[in-house]
Amino acid sequence: MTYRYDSENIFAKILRGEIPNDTVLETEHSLAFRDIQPQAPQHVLVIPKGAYVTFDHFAQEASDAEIVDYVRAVGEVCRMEGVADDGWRLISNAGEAAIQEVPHLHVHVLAGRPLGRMLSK
Ligand code: DGP
Repeated sequence: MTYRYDSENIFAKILRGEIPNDTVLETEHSLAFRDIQPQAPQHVLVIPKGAYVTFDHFAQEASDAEIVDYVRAVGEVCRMEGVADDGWRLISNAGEAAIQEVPHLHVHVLAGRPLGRMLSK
């Protein structure tokens, strides 16, 4: 799979400061901000600052420093949001079957209510 990154996607615009966001955490290589259409009381998106389309793209091409920073940023967000006690979910949609709307890698951190089964069917 060869990935082509669209630098006009909405998260690229957020990273360039062209669109405002409600930042939760910023690190050297990652940014976490609240989802504009929250599907749970806590709904944070964590993205790498680099131009990666999906988790697979990131895993293939990101540097070790970017990967370590990103994984630690996700953990830090979970701690900051205090999700551990009641439970939480991490989702990353990739491509058409998963209905990925924004073609820049992001994980959704969801918490704050019972989240049901992983897939509805
Ligand atoms: P996905 O379907 O996994 O690609 O989810 C994309 C998410 O991005 C969706 O939950 C809504 C969110 N989103 C879309 N546009 C914006 C925006 O401009 N700002 C923020 N904060 N979130 C956005």
